[in-house]
Amino acid sequence: MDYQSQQVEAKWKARWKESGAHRADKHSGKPKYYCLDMFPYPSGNGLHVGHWRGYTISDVWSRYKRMHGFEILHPMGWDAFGLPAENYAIQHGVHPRISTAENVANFKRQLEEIGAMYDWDREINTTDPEFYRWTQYFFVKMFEQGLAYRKKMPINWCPSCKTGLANEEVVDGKCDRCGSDVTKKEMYQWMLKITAYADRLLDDLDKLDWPEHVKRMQRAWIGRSEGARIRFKLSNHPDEIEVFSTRPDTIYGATYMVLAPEHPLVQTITTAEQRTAVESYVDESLRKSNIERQQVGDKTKTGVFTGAFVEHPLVDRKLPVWVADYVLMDYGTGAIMAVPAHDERDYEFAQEFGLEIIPVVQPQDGPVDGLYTGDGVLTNSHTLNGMKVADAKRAAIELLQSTGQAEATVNYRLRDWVFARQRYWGEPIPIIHCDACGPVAVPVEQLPVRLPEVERYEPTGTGESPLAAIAEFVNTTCPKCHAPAKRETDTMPQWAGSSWYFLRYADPNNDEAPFSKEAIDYWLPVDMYIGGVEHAVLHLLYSRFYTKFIYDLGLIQFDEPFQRLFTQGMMTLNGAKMSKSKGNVVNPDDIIRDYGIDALRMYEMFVGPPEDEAEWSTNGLEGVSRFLQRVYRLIQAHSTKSVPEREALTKLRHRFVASLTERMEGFRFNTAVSAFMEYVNALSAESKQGIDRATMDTLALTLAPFAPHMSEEMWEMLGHKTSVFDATWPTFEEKWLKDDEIEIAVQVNGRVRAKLVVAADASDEAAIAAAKSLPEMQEWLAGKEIVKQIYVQGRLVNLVVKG
Ligand code: ANZ
Ligand code: ZN
Repeated sequence: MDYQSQQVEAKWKARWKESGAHRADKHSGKPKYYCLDMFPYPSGNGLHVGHWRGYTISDVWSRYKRMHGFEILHPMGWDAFGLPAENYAIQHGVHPRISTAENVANFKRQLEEIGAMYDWDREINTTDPEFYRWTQYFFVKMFEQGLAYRKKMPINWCPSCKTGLANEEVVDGKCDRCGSDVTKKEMYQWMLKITAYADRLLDDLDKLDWPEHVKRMQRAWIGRSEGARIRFKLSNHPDEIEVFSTRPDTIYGATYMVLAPEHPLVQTITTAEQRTAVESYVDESLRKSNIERQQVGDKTKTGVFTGAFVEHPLVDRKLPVWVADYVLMDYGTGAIMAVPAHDERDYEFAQEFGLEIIPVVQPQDGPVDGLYTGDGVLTNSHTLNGMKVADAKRAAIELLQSTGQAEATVNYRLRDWVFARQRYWGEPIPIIHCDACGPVAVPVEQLPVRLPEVERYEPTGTGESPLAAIAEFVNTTCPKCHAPAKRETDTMPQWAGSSWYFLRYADPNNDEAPFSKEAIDYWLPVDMYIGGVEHAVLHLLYSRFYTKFIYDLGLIQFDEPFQRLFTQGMMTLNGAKMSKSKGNVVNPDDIIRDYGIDALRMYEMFVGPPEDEAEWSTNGLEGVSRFLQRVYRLIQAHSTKSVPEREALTKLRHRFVASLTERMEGFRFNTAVSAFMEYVNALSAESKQGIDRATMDTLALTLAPFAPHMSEEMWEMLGHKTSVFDATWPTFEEKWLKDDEIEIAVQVNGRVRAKLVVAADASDEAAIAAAKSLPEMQEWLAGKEIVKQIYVQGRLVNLVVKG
């Protein structure tokens, strides 16, 4: 009979549920393994087969690890605060709580379909007050330590979403959510001091088993630069200009200065003659994004002379001060000393405006004309002459430090995290503003501060959240002095809940603490984290920061949350990323009906290297489906017969297990599926003489992580009384992996002249010697000189002869 996927899958799903097969138990006595998916945002669109790629990888891996004796924690939950639900509420008047609940139900149904071993008893939802109580708790802890603070500052403002955004949410000057141009707005903001952790966030990357490109992105985002702050006195003016430079060694090559257009000194030092030009330039540049301003090469540099000069600190030289938008206000000090001979942007600028260029570093083999940004030795630099760049950096700082004009410093690109949104659907920030006491944290025993019901979800556009309109919410009393006071009405950004949710899975129903020590010590850290690379600098950086903070609180014993990270590639259809808006979504519900869950899972693994982008193909899926049918029929036909083991099958089996296991360990699931296909082909060829039980057991066991339902069915058919997932992954013996003897070709000048049987592990010398001594080779070699001889391992010997 044909394999009935619907029936078999329903049967095993029910059994797993009934027996609690996926429940994670910290008292099992086994070592733990925590395999985590990045939890989804439950959108209104449901999941498509692209999403399932990551979920299948993590489930295959979880099941595989379980068969290696680990107690698995494989949980799932919902990252459910955020703008889409709120925008939907604005358009349709449906409370985000209601639309979110509907979406969660649909996502959960779909995820249950996939046959994943999620422990649903541990399901969490960031919008559940019992969850966000602890999100607020960590905020209060940060506030107590001075790590959450309020500051008036120009922030990124999306005029369309009517909310502030973190730097991480601004991509190419546009809102990451809606694509509108981001502007600046001066507002009081809650900030988290992630910069206090910059060095640790950077250094600890070294201990993580993460893809190199993700680490590289985090390093670049943190952007640690060592250098110096150097001060230049203005001529005929009491102020000085402070710059940040990573190349203090080039100080003698500084020929002009540049201030960012927003720099406060621009107003005070610009001369009367230059004022009109400078002011119109400043106005114009404030309308550009940082990205536009920093482009190198493809755009002419712009700028205006202020009319002012500074004194060079070491030589008798006056440097003109310019204002130009390639210098940014929010990096370093917002001012630079320009060294056009050795900095690309300064070089372009100096060329454009005819400014002086003085080379001060030259490569070992002599001077170069024009721009030189490489390493070398100092020239035109008085006491620094002849020094290497690294030594000259130190020497220049010392020189300037002795007169109080500079000091060494470290600068970061990383900024503190803007942690407030002027929107409804988020965790209320648990702060009360009191006229006498200032901002006061809500006492932790009064948490959660629940999100109240509102009539209108629209942001007010004044920079206040809709919560500001609810008098019962806003008016309260100060926890310290009991005077009338007002609640903070901003909510947290979407990233708040996801910054610590992975800890909550260890102990999701704890109502006295975010988690118990016992649970956290057993389950954490996460051993394997699987998700999309788009989170490289947002979620993955924020989570590391939170973990370090919670470690510092003494609540956990580890300071990195995710030991190993795997980022799966996207699934495309006709070359485009699958997305509802592109209308190229393949819905797993349809696939499951036609082919079954196991076929879909196996295909998701077969489609290509898991870290690479892959193209969906229904033909490919059909191929995998036929393959599974074939395995099933093979087991069905042989399960009732009893045949003795044969050496040919034993050898095949050990080899298959060895190569499959190696591919699994290397996360090469696509080639793992090929290993199955080759193995089953070989077995079919042998099947006339019968297939022994060890072979069939092995097939059911190894297929189990990929096709769990069908494997359980086959395992039962083979007479086993317990779940295939309570069995152990098969092992192999080395002795079966060696080929004893193989036949190779012997060539003369590239043409095959004889066959030779050699030991499979024969050395080059042995194979060549054997080839030359073959009787049939003598006529080809007689009277000839051998000029070259090679042995291609396992394939051929080639002798190149002359004469
Ligand atoms: C002199 C110099 C000479 C520089 C040289 C570079 C090369 P990173 O590595 O990114 O930290 N800089 C400093 N502040 C700036 C700002 N607000 N906007 C634009 N550029 C700024 O880069 C540090 C270098 O970028 C600094 O070192 C400064 O130029 C420039 F041969 O100083 B340098
Ligand atoms: Zn007070």
